[in-house]
Amino acid sequence: MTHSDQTEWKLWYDRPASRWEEALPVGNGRMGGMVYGGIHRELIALNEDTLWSGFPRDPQNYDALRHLGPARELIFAGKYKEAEQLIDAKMLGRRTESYQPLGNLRLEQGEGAGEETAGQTGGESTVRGFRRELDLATGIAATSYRIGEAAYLREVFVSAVDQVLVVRIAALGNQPVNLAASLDSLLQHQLGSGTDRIIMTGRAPSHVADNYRGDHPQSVLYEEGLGLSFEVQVLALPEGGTAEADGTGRLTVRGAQAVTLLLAAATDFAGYDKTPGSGGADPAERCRAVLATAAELGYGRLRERHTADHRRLFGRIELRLGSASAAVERAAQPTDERLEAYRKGAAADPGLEALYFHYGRYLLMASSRPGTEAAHLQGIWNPRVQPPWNCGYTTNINTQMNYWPAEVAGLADCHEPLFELIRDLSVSGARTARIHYGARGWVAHHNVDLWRQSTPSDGEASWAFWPMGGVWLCRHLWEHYEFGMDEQFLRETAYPLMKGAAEFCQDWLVAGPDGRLVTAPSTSPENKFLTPDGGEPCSVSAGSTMDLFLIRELLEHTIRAAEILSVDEAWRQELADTLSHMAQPQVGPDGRLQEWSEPFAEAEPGHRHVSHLYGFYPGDAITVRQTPELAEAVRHTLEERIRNGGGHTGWSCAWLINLYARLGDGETAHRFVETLLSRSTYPNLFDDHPPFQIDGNFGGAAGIAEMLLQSHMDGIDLLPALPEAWACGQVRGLRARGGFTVDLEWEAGRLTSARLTSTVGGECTLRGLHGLSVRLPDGRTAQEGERFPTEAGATYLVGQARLG
Ligand code: FUC
Repeated sequence: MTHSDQTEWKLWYDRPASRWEEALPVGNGRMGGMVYGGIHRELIALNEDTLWSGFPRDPQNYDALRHLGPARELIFAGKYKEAEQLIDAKMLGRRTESYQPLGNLRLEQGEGAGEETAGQTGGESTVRGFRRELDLATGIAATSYRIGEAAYLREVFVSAVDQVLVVRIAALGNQPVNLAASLDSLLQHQLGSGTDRIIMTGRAPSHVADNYRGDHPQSVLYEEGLGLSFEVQVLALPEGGTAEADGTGRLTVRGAQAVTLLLAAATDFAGYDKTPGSGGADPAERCRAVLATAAELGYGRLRERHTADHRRLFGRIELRLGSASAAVERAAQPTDERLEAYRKGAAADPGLEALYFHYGRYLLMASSRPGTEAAHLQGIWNPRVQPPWNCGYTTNINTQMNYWPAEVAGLADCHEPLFELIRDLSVSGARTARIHYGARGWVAHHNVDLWRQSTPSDGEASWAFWPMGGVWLCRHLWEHYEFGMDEQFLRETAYPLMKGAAEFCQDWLVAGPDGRLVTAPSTSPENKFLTPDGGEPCSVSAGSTMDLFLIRELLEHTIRAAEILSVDEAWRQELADTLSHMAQPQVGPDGRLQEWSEPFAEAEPGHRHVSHLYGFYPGDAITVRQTPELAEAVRHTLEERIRNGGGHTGWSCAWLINLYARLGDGETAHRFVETLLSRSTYPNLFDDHPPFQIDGNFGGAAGIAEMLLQSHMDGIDLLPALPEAWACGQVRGLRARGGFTVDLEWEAGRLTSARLTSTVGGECTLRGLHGLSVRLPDGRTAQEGERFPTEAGATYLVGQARLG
């Protein structure tokens, strides 16, 4: 199986995009483009991942700490509503800043642009053979069509190697390429030109706040001397013909056989704690340097270097669900029509589900590469100055979900920007820990931005008061270690950050009335219970189940890491002692896992967050094998949530896929794959929260992987939640904890062969063998559940045991 038959790994359409959610995303982790694929008018909406509103400022609430003691007293006296009111009034902070759109590159092609809608007629002649596509395997968006005798091809990609957005327009036949290129932006900007290029310089607002509650009157502010500056430069390399930039910011190409446009973009962002413009990066200089190198390389070399780099990452995994011929046949239908047919349930289309998985990987590669900012609520793509939820990092589920597929789906390097974000937060969050809570270590709350705000945001306790953001993020450090087994990473990066978060937890835990250690004040992300006395919706109590899972897990991982690294022996003991005094998550009288420490009535029984199931996925405190009774409680909890409407946003649905995969319930997991694709997916396959939010794409991709492979139960489970709809299939390159890579093939719902590659050696246990066995080098075999040694670099085949 190879990606050479590319029709399977393409999104394609037979008409130009008529809105942003139909355009096709390209990106190199730092620069993003949404390609509309027009005929006479092309539009590429641009983004750059450091272009945010705001500047470094001190968001701490110096008054908060004074109210911590009184809030705790109210909570322990059962006066939850009063505690919530006190927090709302005194212990919160300010709203985070917003990710900004960079602008647009517009092309007008040919003489006299015509109407371009579904009819696909343009100018005087009719357009034939229109096709716009995104090839996930190469990272190239292409638009092609014919007018009269001429055939046009436009290709767009953003190179990670050369940091440039490349547009190539070629005409076949006797028609020349004539076009005008221009730039614009919703932000304050000026247009200009050099002899060979057009230039847009501008600046981001000093403050933007999303107006989701309509309470931010001055929500877009430009203050002199504050805010980031940006620059975009576009250079044309015509083949034959001429290119000319005029003083109005228009670049005109005439009479060329083909032309390559090179676009560079940069801001003066120099770090989350550096005032913009105070030295560091000069955007103009960066653009000039990028374009000089790119022009020297030329289109052919740029394309080659880009596709080689792209394939290196994308090609690590191949997944095929269902029969190959059916997938190829389905891929002949335009993706929006194919999605529509899927939505109507006209026919099963496992190939579309495999495409969704590959798209998730593609989107992570395009929005998060080493050295770039981490992927936020929209990855890197955003056309709005006031995007929903500020297009920020929401760390009570969304940011983490973005990275759920990173390890298992072979993109561990794309995980790195998140680690950099955590590193920054450990610095800004150390001040917040001290100032807000009088605690050691570091803390982060539910909203984070480019400036690494670590305090609570404004608003209400139910979402804003959640000092667990950093604790959850630390799971990603540990996961990266467990999958890759890189001890240097553990020592130098993961452990110091985990240690700081664990120190915060030590100081944050407090003895409740029964003497057990709990968190207080405590919320369960965005959900509310009904107060036992007044029946009022309230978010604040002590020791929510998620807090307990998160802290227990962090302390356990930290102890484990310290053991591996042979450090901090005495402190390990302290952590173990803390663990032994901590309260435990509870199963309620109705057999469900309780979301809070008491069996409160729920204000919204179908709430989209399933925070109390954290310990089952992404956590592993509960597993079907080691704690089956608790896993049953998870199942009841899920059923009840879903019965009441849970799973209604894209990410919420994606979480359910992962949870049912962990339950080993492939049919229900698959039902939610179908729901995600049918109900929460735009024509360009972006996740529709609504509105667009990328977490569902990533959570969905992770869920599909989790149905095929799990490695959280001390060993590797092959095909643990295979639905009937995926009766046959193949996957190559999935990663498992312990430093293993796994290839699987199955038919009629049964594993037929597998290959396990060990990257670091160590012992392994395989389950789900269906009577097959592992061939060991000495001629012996290992069976289901049997532990066997592996050697670094060696591959082990799973198949029929050889007789004799
Ligand atoms: C959390 C979720 C919302 C949304 C927002 C960005 O607040 O509860 O559904 O995803 O983040």
